[in-house]
Amino acid sequence: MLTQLQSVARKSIRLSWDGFRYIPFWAASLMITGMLLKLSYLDNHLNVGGMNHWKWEVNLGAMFLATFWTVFLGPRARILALSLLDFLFSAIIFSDLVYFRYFKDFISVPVLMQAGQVSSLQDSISSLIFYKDALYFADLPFAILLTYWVFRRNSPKRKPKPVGPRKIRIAVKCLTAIIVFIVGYQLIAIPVAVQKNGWARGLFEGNWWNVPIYNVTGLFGFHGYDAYRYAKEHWMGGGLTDDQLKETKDWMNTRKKLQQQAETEPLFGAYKGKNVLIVQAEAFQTFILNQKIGGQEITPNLNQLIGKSVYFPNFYHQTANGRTSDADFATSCSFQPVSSGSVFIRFADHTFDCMPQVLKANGYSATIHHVYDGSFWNRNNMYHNMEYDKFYNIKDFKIDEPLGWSLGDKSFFRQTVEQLKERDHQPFYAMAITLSSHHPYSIGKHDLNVGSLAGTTFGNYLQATHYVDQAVGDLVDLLKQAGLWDNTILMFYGDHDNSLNNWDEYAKLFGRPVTELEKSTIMKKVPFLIHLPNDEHAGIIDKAVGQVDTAPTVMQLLGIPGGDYHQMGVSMLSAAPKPVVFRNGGFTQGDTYFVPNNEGILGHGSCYSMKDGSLQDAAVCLPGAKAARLELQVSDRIVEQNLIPLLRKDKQKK
Ligand code: GP9
Ligand code: MN
Repeated sequence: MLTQLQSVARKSIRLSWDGFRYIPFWAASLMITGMLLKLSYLDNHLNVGGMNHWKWEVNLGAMFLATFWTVFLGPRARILALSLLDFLFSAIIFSDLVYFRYFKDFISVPVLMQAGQVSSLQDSISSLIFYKDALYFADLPFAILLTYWVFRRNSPKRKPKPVGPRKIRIAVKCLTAIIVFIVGYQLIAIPVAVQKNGWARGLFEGNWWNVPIYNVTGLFGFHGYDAYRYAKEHWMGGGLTDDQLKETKDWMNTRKKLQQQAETEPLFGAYKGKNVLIVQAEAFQTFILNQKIGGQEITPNLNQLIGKSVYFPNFYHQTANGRTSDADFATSCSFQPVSSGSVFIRFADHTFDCMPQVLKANGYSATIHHVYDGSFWNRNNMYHNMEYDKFYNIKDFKIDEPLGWSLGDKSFFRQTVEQLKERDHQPFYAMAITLSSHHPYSIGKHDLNVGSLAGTTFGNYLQATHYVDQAVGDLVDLLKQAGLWDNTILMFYGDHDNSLNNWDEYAKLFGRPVTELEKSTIMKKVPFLIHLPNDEHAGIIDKAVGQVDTAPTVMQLLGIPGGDYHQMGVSMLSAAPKPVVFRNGGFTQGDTYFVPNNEGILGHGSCYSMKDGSLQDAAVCLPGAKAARLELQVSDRIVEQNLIPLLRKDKQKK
């Protein structure tokens, strides 16, 4: 009996080994090893700091999950599948890297819905790619050779005989696949669970930033999670709990009271019935204002205009990866942009109380002017939803001054003023979105001597903004000639940063090194000025303000009560205090400035004093960080769950 059992056991072991040998793991092992190295190389390139030793586990787990099923394939199909996966994954890593270099974020499903935008960035993309990136594809020739070799070796004529009986082979395949799947799953689940209970607490619920999520899950883990998040958000209901809804409504009611302070102040309605022209300037940052290079002013016209305007040196952009569209959304609709993708794309069908609607209800005509394809950033749909009377896009302009992405801003302003004259409807509300100073900024203008910065992207940026400044000078003259200057409120602000962070170049421009605090504030500060008829109220207002405060500011000047509308900002001209919250959970209250680190833990980051740039105890910023997180959550709930119709109904009931 014993010898019989021994022989059965021996036979089973031999057969299992034969079956095991039948599945050649070497190709999968090579592919997975290559991919782990690439992911590690990518992590070095991204330099987002937070990925710890778990990265090897989660990346290996992702690879196991991506490849376990190939054990069911024959040798030829398997090598082909592995090679194709190798190519696909390398392409994903590379695309993410290029995207990250520009947007400081990863490609998510909503971003993929904006593929049109990505392909339109062609010029920029080429300046974001380097020779060393070829390393991400270095193994592909080898994969092709291997595929060829395996195909030859397994040709119908030369195909080696499978080892062991068929049943055993199938059983071994199933067992191998199950084990690889379970191990792969655990390799991700355990590190994620450990970190979720530690430093990453709340990260996956809040979803305020993709970078710390990547730091927990690794790149492919992030993409898997992002796909799940998208499916859940769009196809699996979701909704808010009663508590969350109550918290949202309470927050909005408290904010409304703060907003309404503007209605009791003397400026309320001081410019009732005046035209409003808002210029949103591409990548226009504050640091170039009142700045000279080689003795020459970069923005002489704006510097002069600032002296005749209400100027906010502490105005911050609040955009995320929806860039221009985020700036447009935050200023026009007074809510935070979403953390991933763009509201213009993801929620263009949702209800908002944006400026065109509000002003139209008050007798204004509303137009938007931007010389680019109307589908970019889904503008056609979003502007339709925002109820603009007309969107003047590339089809409505004569490209008589080709420059950068489309038309030079000088001609753009000239034609925009002509369009407004032609419409002949006052009061008007018009928004003009410039484009000449778009990355990579090489517009071929050299009116400014940028010295040793010549030929650099940063030098080109200075040239491009110098050109935009000239265009703004022209715009003022055009408005005067058209008889509009004295009855129009002109606002000018920058949409977001220039994506350039070679601090040595900034140091060259300033003639001194850049401090740690400045590295953040420089990238967040964009100018905001309001020119009021007859240069009234000219002066500097130091208050920290942000893009979401723009619509309430316009409403205060025009005397439109906010009671019926749902917005998040507070007029910049009002004395009501309010922090400026950034999409990554950072904030400033004027005296403090908080930069969260990549961990995403509430209050973890650098808490600066704005007075002297010194670092303060993290506890000083903790309450502000908490409030910032709540503001972002409230905004996300309203924007994503389309709550404004519900808030309107509630109001009617009262
Ligand atoms: C093009 C422009 C692009 O229409 O809005 O700006 P971006 O979002 O790339 O800064
Ligand atoms: Mn932009």
